[in-house]
Amino acid sequence: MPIDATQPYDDGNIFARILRGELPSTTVYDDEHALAFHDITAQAPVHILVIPKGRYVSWDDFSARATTEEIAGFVRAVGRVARDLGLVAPGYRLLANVGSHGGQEVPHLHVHLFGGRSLGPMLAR
Ligand code: DGP
Repeated sequence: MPIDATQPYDDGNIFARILRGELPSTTVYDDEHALAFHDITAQAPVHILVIPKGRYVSWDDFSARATTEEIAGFVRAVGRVARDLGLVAPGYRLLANVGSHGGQEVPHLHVHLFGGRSLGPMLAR
């Protein structure tokens, strides 16, 4: 069920629980600012979710409230994960769904990182 991106942060959301270690995830990267793990319903040969460590509902919330250090750390982590997975030369796709029209279902900012094959058109027509 898509969320309202203007809602307050919910500490019970799935990704908050993964960050607290209450739920398992297959971690591929972890640092001060970001955690990256495999999406449970992979839609490409490589489908990773990269999330900030802070309590941010969406890209909108993060871009408005996060510190410059958090933003830099998160953006660098996304790029680092793609490099570490060898995706730069063949190429990859980043996606951040925001709110209802974006199809966002988990109310903690996450960037989808897709790769491993040619990904075709950007949106289904
Ligand atoms: P979005 O629609 O952008 O909010 O995408 C949410 C993604 O989160 C979706 O691709 C499935 C993934 N997901 C949902 N629950 C879990 C979980 O418990 N573990 C992992 N690894 N991924 C999850």
